[in-house]
Amino acid sequence: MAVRQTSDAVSKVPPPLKIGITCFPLIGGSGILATALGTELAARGHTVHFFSYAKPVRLDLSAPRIHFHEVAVGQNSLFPCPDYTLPLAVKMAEIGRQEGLDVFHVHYAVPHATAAFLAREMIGDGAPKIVTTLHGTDTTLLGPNPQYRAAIEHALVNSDAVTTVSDSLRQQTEQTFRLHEQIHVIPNFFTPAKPTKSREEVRRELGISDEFLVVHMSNLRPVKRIDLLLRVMAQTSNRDRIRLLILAGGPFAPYEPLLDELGLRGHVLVREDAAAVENYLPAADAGLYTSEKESFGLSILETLFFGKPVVAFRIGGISEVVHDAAFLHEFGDIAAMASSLDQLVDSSELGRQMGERGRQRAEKYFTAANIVPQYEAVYREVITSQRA
Ligand code: GMT
Repeated sequence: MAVRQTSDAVSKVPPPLKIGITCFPLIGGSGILATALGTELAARGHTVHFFSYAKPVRLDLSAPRIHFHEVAVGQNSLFPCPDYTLPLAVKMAEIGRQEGLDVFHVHYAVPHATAAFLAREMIGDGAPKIVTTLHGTDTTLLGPNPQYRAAIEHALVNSDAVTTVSDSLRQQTEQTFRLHEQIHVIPNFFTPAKPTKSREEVRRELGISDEFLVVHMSNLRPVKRIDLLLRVMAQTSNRDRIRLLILAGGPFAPYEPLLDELGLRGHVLVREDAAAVENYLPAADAGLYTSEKESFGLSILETLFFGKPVVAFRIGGISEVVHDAAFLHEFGDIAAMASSLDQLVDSSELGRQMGERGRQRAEKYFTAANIVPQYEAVYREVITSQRA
């Protein structure tokens, strides 16, 4: 017998949520992911309130149901140092109470989950639940640091759910902290924007014609090992046919002397305009990443989405992202990295095939349609569950 759809069944569609997202605003994977997630959630009907000390770089404030609350860093002559955690907690508590937020989704345990914990204490009954997403540094850099370890552990234990962006980071987190609850692994996603310029136009603007263009995108922090990036370039047999484009989210000046030492001046272009990745990536022929730690590698995923072959070290969560759709080498094996680049320069067909495999993998596993519902499920789970 056919079951008739009743109005009761229809009304079971869960109501939209009110979500507070706290993230760093600058160019860096966590802020970019948090912005993309908030944007997708708002497009799905949820209301999203962002908290940060500046507008996240890729946040479009004209989109419906998106709000931004700027938190002024506390400067008071009574204090020896500026303070962000307390003003952030106060702002989150104020908006959380006023808007009746369901969830605080914080990206980074310190200081964001600590601020969320304080905000929850300030609000009291009916306070938003706390979902903390770890992106790497909390575990890999600050976790072993005795000045921060206990604060991070406290923030995680007091979260209603903790997520990591890769299984590798989940394992490291469980080894580093004593946690009672299961960690959810929710990988990052990316939605490529349409290029606004043609490949030819971008290459012309960069001053290159038929050279093989290798792209590297990062904030140039020491962990990205820009020294190794340049050394790989210096070891390729094709160095005169290759140009390296660095889309820099941080200062390149510290690496200028190495550029001269390796004889690479004229071979490396640096642009501090990483917002326009959708124009630069189609203009490139491959991506090169030399980080010594990388819990996920959002830039690598962005490169795959544009069908470009990737050469990287097999560290952290990178192999979970690329699987067999990239050239991965043991950390520090510069000769092998240079040799992979040479193969790509010598065979455009090899690059095309590898790039296509990467694009298919990215589109199969790392789209908003696959990932955003996983966060929605965590939000709904914590909202309905009672904390012990
Ligand atoms: O890598 C950075 O310097 C930036 C950092 C961040 O916090 O934005 O990136 C981390 O989060 C990204 C988004 O989840 C990941 O793709 C990066 O792999 C991760 N960085 C590290 O683990 C070093």
